[in-house]
Amino acid sequence: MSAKERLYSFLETKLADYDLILVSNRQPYEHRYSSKGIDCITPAGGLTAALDPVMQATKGVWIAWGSGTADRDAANEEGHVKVPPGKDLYLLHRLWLTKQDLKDYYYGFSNQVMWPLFHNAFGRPSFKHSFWRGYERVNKKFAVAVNKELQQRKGRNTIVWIQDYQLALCSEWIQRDYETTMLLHFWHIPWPSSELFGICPWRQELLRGLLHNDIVGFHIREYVYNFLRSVERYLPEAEVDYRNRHVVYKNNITHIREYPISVDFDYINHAARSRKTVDRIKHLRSNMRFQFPIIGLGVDRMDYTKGIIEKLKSLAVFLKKYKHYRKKFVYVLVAPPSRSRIDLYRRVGYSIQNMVSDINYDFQAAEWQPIVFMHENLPLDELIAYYRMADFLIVSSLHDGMNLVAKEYVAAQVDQKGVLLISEFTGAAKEMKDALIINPFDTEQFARRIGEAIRMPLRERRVRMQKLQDYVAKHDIYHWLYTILADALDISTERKLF
Ligand code: GDG
Repeated sequence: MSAKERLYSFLETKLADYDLILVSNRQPYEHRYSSKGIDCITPAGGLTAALDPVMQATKGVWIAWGSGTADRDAANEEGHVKVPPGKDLYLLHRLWLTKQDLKDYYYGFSNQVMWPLFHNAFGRPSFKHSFWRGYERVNKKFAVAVNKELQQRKGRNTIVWIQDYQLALCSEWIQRDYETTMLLHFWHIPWPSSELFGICPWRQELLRGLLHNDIVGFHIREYVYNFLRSVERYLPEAEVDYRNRHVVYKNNITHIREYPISVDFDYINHAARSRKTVDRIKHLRSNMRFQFPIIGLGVDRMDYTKGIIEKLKSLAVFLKKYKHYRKKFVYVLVAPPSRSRIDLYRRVGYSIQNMVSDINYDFQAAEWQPIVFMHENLPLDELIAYYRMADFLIVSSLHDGMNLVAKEYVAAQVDQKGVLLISEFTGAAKEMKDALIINPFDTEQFARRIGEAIRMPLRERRVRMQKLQDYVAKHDIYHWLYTILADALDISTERKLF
């Protein structure tokens, strides 16, 4: 039985008596005005794509910020709209945020405090009190929406599943019946060392918020232990059990577990094998820019944690050192814009654009430029064609919770000729032992590894890629979903028995 079949059979049998309330900042469907009226768009993103079928199967409710221009018109007075359009299988419950909310909660506390702090402070956190107040305010708004939904489900078994660092406090204000309601929180980014976490003026509040859940999930064990140590250090009244990995705080037990997120391997692999992808690769190859034997690739949101600057530095050293590779290879840098309202993101974006121009100017030769820079969001089909075509992919994050790009690349490598280079500071590197591991801060070593990847014999590439594929195919997104929901059910059943 595949992981997907196992998940769906579990949802239909064991979880049939449970309602699912999913809570996330971003929504799975967005309505926008267009010249034709109102369009419904599916925002790109691995997570929403993976959770949407689960919601369809469980017919639950998904609570999220209504970010689209036509979202209010498409929803009823309560902010409810049935999705997916035409199928109407589950309810999307939109809540409305003001400009001030967004400024303080989203661009402020989430992305100028939490994001840098939880990524080893590679950007300096800006601990403004107005950001914190906005974060509290919006977390309460989400809790109010959850409470409304719970009211309507009184007496029914319900799992409330909150996503990510924007909503650390939400559970605190959820009024639940312990008998019937389970609270889960999955944290998609790293949890830093307790020393670093401790610089946050609201460290206790954040920990207390999370300890209202029954399960808090992280990608890897290191984050689990960092969290447990943070609790031990800053909430002395909590009881931390390292062996069983749980915390008892004010009579509530929170299980702290690791669940490494993954991708829909079969979908990507199938798409990569399709005629459409083969044709697309042919088409790309006919472009002058790609008519060189070796293609390298990087796919990163334009974010300082992704180590794009470090990658460009190493590519420059590589080109300087290994002159014979000039005109033999092209590096495709896909870096769609991200959070560009934040000043630091804009500054990093300019630096990257300048570095690309400098490298292309310094090393250019007749009809060749080493870096092809794409500062845009590519359609998924096209991304898959690049993944299949690329001879190597570099993930150079300075710190990264997991990194799905690495797993997507592995899933799309149907010819098994590609080499994955991955930063040791990603969650994915802990699982992907057959990749070439790099330290993005060590420019010389990084440049050498690029050379090793290019020279690696085809036999070795195949052996490594096969092992990586076996791993990701087994530990795919359905496996991730199953392990979390199965744990939730176990804990809920146990609680009912005692
Ligand atoms: C956070 C954590 C964790 C990128 N460019 C395009 C595009 N993408 C897609 C990729 C991939 C996703 O965006 C990026 O996922 P990552 O995991 O690499 O990174 P974050 O966005 O930082 O995600 C991370 C993740 O949450 C899940 O828990 O792994 O550590 O930071 O799916 O394919 N998609 C399309 N066009 C693009 O140009 N269609």
